[in-house]
Amino acid sequence: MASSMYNTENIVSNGIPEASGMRIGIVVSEWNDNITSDLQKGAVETLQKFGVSAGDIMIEHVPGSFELIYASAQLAKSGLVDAVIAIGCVIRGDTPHFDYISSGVTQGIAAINQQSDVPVVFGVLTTNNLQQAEERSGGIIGNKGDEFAITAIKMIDFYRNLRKKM
Ligand code: DLZ
Repeated sequence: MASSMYNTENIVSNGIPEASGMRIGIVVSEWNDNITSDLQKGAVETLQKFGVSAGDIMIEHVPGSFELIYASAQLAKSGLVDAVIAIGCVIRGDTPHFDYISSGVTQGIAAINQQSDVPVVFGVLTTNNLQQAEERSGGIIGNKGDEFAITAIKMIDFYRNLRKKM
């Protein structure tokens, strides 16, 4: 599958719910800030495009992707937001750090999702090099932040619909 097929067209086939009144927490890693700030921008723009008001978006920063786990868990249980988007970027280097951090944050975010009523969107790019990260944060492949935003809206909608049926 071409890389461009991974952009938002893959997750909009059932439409996108109206998102006014949804409260979104965004945790952004400062590592590779040039990438994560663009992902944040894409996510915020898309949230607002679908009706989330600026005042309902809470943005917090953490030092690195590994810290997304703690911060997302805290935000998820704070009662302040309906979904969390965890944004980071881990770029492969010469040492095994890539594997440890990528694996750690993936498993950490997955573990939160198993325990929390508030969904946490995995917004972490794991790339082989800076160019791949740039292509996915507003470059030729698009901005994955858009996809993270739509996923958050859809997961809130999923939870609300489920609650209505219970
Ligand atoms: C230490 C480290 C390294 C080497 N690389 C990255 C990276 O590519 N992306 C990222 O988000 N964070 C990196 N970090 C920092 C770790 O995520 C974490 O902040 C530190 O290990 C402290 O817990």
